[in-house]
Amino acid sequence: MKKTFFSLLLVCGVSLPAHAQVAIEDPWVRGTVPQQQATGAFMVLTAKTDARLVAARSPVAGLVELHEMAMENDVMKMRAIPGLSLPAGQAVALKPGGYHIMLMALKETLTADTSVPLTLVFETPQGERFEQAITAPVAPLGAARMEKSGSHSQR
Ligand SMILES: [Cu+2]
Repeated sequence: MKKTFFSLLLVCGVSLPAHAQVAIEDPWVRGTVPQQQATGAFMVLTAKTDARLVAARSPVAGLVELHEMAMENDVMKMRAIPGLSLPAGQAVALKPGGYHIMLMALKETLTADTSVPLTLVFETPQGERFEQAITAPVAPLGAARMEKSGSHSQR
């Protein structure tokens, strides 16, 4: 009995990507007004070992992309990126005016007293994928509205 228990533990231990954890701090999503189609999700990611953020999803959004803000002909624009490198031990900030997770095709208005479930998909340098689920509180609409000055270069 005891032996079975231990081997089970061992099996579970192996299947857990203990080598592939990412600390997710201060997540938040910018609130929206009715009819608004998109908003940003922000947080600070610190990977234990080298990893990449490669995707994200949320039940409130029909489409989720990873975006960066960049200067293009003197204009600050958002554009989709395939992934975001997270070097081991280095805090990478997703923040207004920088990298962010773009929640698009929103299915509901995100009001300030709610929170949004988000699943982040990471990839190890070996190509293994792992996911971490979080709940991000919705910040009032007025909070750090950097994104308003930007526009999507892809549309
Ligand atoms: Cu964006």
